[in-house]
Amino acid sequence: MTNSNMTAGKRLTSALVATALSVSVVAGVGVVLHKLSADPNGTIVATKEADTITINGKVYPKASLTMGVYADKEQAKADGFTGNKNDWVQFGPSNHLVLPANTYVTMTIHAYDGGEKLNNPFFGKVVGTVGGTMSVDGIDVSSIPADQVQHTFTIHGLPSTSQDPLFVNIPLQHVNADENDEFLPTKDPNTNFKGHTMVFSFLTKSAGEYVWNCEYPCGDGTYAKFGAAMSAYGYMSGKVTVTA
Ligand SMILES: [Cu+2]
Repeated sequence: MTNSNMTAGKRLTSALVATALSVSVVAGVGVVLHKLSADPNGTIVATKEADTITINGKVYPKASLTMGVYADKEQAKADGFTGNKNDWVQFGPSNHLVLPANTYVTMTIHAYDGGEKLNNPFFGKVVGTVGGTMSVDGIDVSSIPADQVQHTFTIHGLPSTSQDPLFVNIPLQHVNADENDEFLPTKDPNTNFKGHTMVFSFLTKSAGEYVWNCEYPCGDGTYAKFGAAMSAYGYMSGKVTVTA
């Protein structure tokens, strides 16, 4: 009798412990998911400019923003960005861009990393910009050879959304390295001769939610270089919100 009562008591205790554990696990997962979906490094809101531009007879307001791409935390810090936890390749100062709708957006990317070779030469092409080009250190180009790309900045829509399409692909010119893998100085004063500066413009349409990511497999060795920075949110990927 006493024995079976004790067993029932133990059962109740272990059931309560199990319930408490699962509640705390669910709460923990909730906290983690919330943290992931929040923007750890805030947003980059494009700055609206006073003048306008006329393209094919239509007048567009203008806006602009600037980002950087870094080989590691040290390079990011040298450019004033200290927001990311892991010492991986990373974009900064935030991975969530906020752009005005129906606007001519000019983006400047200062890029400081080296590179190997693109898996897919398609991503060496400039796609979706006004004029089909970008400038690299002041020179207009429409593509970069597959073995001279460090990362790409690629905006696209989410599958199954009904909003206006937005696709922009920008290959970023890599920084040359010597035989010891040390970066060589560049000719670009805008990066203090440590990187390259890509400038390009594209037109936004109506409001919508998009994503961007790097299409260069620059993560660690797991999953064919799609691990680490490539599979963690906030290093080689982010959100693009187009606001009305
Ligand atoms: Cu990358």
